[in-house]
Amino acid sequence: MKYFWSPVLFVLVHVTCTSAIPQLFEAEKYEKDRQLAETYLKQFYKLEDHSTQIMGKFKTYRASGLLSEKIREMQDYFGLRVTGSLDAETLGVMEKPRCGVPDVAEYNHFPRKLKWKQNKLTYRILNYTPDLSHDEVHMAIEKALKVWSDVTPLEFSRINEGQADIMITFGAREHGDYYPFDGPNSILAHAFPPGEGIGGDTHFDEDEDWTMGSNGYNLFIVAAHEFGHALGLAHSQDPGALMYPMYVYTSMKEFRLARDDVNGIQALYGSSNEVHPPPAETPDVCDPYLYFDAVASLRGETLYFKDRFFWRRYSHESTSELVLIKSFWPELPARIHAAYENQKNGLLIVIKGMKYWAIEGYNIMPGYPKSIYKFGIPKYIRKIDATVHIEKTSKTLFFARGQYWSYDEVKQRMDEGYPRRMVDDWPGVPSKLDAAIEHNGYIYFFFKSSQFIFNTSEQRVFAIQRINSLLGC
Ligand SMILES: *[C@@H]1O[C@H](CO)[C@@H](O)[C@H](O)[C@H]1NC(C)=O
Ligand SMILES: [Ca+2]
Ligand SMILES: [Ca+2]
Ligand SMILES: [Ca+2]
Ligand SMILES: [Zn+2]
Ligand SMILES: [Zn+2]
Repeated sequence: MKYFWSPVLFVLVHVTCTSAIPQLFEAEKYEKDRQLAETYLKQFYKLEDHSTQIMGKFKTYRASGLLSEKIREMQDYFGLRVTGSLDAETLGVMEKPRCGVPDVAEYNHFPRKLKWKQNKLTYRILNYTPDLSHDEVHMAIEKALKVWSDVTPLEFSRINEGQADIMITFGAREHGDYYPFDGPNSILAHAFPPGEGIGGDTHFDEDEDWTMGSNGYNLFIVAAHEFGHALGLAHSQDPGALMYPMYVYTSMKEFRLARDDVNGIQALYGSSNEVHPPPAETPDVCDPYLYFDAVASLRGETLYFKDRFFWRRYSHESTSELVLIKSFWPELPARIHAAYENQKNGLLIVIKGMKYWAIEGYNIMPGYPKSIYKFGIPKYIRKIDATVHIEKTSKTLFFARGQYWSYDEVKQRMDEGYPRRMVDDWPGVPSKLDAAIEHNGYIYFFFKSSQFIFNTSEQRVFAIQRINSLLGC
């Protein structure tokens, strides 16, 4: 079982129960959540155990507020709403599979740079996982090291006996270093920063199901992340970076280091002489040239899609959280073309090229992707610019090539008389669009770095704004 970033977005409203048994359950759940949080914060945020024993097994933090202080620190690290309390979203992040190296460790704040003195490093695989063949392990490890040697002067060679700089092992629970693993899921691996002896050594939790693909945990991705630590990198707060503490699957073929990873490793070792594809960029809310791929609402939040990411913005809040699309929906592609929420059936529809996906919560509905021509869009349209769903009328408008179509979600067919020209019906709105969304009788059209707010009762654009401010820039 995999844990996803369980967000507020997907937390279903619980039916309030008044009987005694559910209340007991609530109390037990609260205690379980608090213990999970304590364990997590001790491990990754240096929560000190200032506890005193009162009432037998119940512990209280003497320094009151210390726990909530650490919760705030963790929420801030992950760009969550900083509340200091264990809301569903925070607990969801704590349950996600991740790396065992703390987010705030001594060596993360070391005044001097921890790095290897030499550029030629050795590694040795001391044992193997039964989940994969030896060849597969060799390949995953070799490719994971190549991620780093491609962008630096570092060179790695494998030895089969004696002491290597990076000793690689698979082990379960207590495995010889006083940092025991925790059984399936949660902590997947850890690595020690450069140095003598155990320095650079990298351990994988044998209780995980290691794979070369998307099931279980991909050894290449986890190894590439851990070798970042073995070379001296700390965790990154950039959700697009390999050094982000959470596990997100990317195939070996698609994988690219983020600019943050490249800058980090090159600050330690310098750059390579070879030319490599540019690193993957993480979008910036303050980029004056920012534009969106698609915008959709989802259960009271607004999702702004951009490349591999989307920003989530809660209504009435000026801040937003950037997350990888794949951390919610691993099967979805990057750079989507359009999206909308059908509030009646609760489905999020995501369109790219001639395909679309229907999503409920964090599941893609079976049988998807399907063809966009099922909506009745003519075959000469190969790409949808934007879509907008009008809640009141249950119509979805599809925009492409300066025209638009109206799809009746109730009758499940295209309305007669379409396409119509955009210039005729949407005065003041550009005829080329990036995205659109409807809210309370206003349609927000997005093109490049502007949004055009259209008053549907007056049939006119009454404001044009820059999009950066939407996301808290
Ligand atoms: C939108 O149009 C309605 C109807 O004319 C008007 O009452 C309302 O004030 C308009 N809203 C804005 C923000 O211009
Ligand atoms: Ca070592
Ligand atoms: Ca584990
Ligand atoms: Ca678009
Ligand atoms: Zn890590
Ligand atoms: Zn270990």
